[in-house]
Formats: sequence, structure tokens, C-alpha cells
Amino acid sequence: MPGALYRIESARGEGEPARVAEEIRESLSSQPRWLPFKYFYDDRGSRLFEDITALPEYYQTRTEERLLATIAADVVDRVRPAELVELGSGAGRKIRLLLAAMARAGRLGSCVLLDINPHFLTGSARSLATDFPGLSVRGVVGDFLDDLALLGPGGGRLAVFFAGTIGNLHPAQVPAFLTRMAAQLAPRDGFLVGLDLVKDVSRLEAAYNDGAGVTAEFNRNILRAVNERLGADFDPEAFEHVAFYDAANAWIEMRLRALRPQRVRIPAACLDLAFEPGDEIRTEISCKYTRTSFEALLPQTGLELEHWYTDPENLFALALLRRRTSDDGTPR
Ligand code: AVJ
Repeated sequence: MPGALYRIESARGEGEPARVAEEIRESLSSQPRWLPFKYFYDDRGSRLFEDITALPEYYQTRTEERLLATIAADVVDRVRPAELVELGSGAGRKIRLLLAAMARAGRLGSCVLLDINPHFLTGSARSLATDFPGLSVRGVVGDFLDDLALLGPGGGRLAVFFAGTIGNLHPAQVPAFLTRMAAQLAPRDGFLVGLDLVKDVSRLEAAYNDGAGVTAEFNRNILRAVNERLGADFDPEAFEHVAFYDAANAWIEMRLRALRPQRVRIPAACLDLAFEPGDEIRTEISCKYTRTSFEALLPQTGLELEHWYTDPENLFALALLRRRTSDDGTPR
């Protein structure tokens, strides 16, 4: 297909397997045991997350998509970007709403996708390049915590981070993350961040305990992913899915709880773990924000809130942040 312009690069090199083994050795030898959430997103996990987005209980995705459809033109009008950057792009449907708004404004230039899953990334890059003729698409296989610098310098850039995925970071990690993001933006570049909002506990807990059991499968899949990457022998069926709202921290916490005594060997990480029934592995936090709690994380990051968009029910927000102009004392 002539004219379909995309290229894929990877932050992941030769040292990757050793890095993964070390990271998982560390997290599973801590007390409490935990696993980094990025390991959810192997091919099966990425597909399971796509299934989650269609669940009746999981209001986030459809609320964000509807909201984005109503505000895309306004965001493009404010930021006037020529380049769109998406962090954790996954299947990359929402970004199309912004690319279409950029095309209508005659500003469609380039697009950069950063995602941990090379197959989803390649699929998205190819289909965007096909569907938006003239758009140059760059895919970067990487992690939004470690690899932001690969994006290169900003300028005419709108970055987007959808789905409320920033909620997977501990709030104490967010200011440093935003500061690193600001370093990839030029003054007045934009950063649009999706945030799941604090709400009724039963609604929040239902979204992570769906009736069809897809979230439970997604949660257990992280053990399969560890098996595959490190030759571990986790039996995912020997763990139950646990998800609850921790109101003091304003986050949903997901865990896997051992159903029976068992041993797990992870040769590549030199681990031999014993589990008693009830022993848990923490697999995810998903923080819920208010405008106030999110704004409190912005000082010193080099980013300021330009506009707070939300749906009529106040379920989900898109925060439009702008990189401060450098004459206000913000370090560059
Ligand atoms: C993709 C990170 C936004 O935290 O709600 C869905 C992942 N976990 N169900 C979220 C997830 C359980 C999701 N994010």
C-alpha cells in the first residue's frame, strides 16, 4: 500500500531479559509481594483489557471516548498541534478522534505511539498510517515510566495519556512523571490526561469485579505472563481475584490471593516462593482523582492546568495541561 508511512523502533535491547528477571525478583521478594503492572499487557492481557473496555460495569472507556468526541476540536483549537503523541496507546482507537480534528483544522503532521506491547503497537501504527494518508507514524516500543526520553524534543506537540492509566502510578510518583513528561514538551505544548474520578464505592468496585469475570481473568493473566517470560510455574487457577476500593488512599487495589498451599519456582529470577492460603500478591493500584487532588500534584512539574473537561455525570475527566513558558522560573 503506497503512502502508508510508519516505522517502529524499540527501547528494548539485548539486556532486556536480565532486566525483567531482576525487576520481578525484586518485587516478588518484597513484603508485601507485588508485580509491576506493565506485565499485564502481553498479547493475551492486552486483548483481555480490550474486552474489559466493553463490559457494562466498566464505564471508564465509553465515558472517556464520548467526552473526547465532544472536546477534540476544542483541544486542537487551544494547542494547535502538528504532532500527536500517545502514551500507552494499546489498540489506539481514541487517538483517531484527535487526528480527525487535526485533519479538519489542516494540521495533520505526525503521530508517535509509545506502548509496551510490540504487536498492538505495530497493528495500531499500520492502521493509523493507512487510514490517515499523509500522516507520518512512529511507534516506539517502550514504557512510559522509563522511556519517555525516546520521544525526543517537543514543539507543536500534543501528548495524550488516556484511560486513567496515570492512576496506576502511586500519587507520590506522579509529580516526577509529569516533570519528565514536561521535559519532552516545548513551552505551550499540551498534555491531555484521562483521570477516573472519585465516586460511589459500589460503582467503582463493580468496575473491577465484573459479572463475566473478565477482570479476574485479566488479573490472573499476569501470572501466565511471568510464566512465559521467566519460565515460572505459577498455576493461575490457584489464585483468586481480589479488587476493592481503599477510600483512605482513593484507589482501587487489585490482588491475587492464594487458594491453597503451593510452591512456585521462577528459575530465571532464582526464586522459590512458598504460598499459604490467603497469601497475596498486589498487582495493581488504580487511583481515583478529584480536580483538587490532581491539581495538588502539579506545582513544580512545569505543567499547569489549562482546562478540566468532564462528562455530565462527573465520572471521568480529561485534564488539559500546558507546558509553562520558560520565563517563569521553571527549570528546563
Ligand atoms: C488501563 C490502567 C486504566 O486501571 O482501570 C482495568 C486497567 N485494571 N481493570 C484501570 C484495569 C482492571 C485500567 N487501566
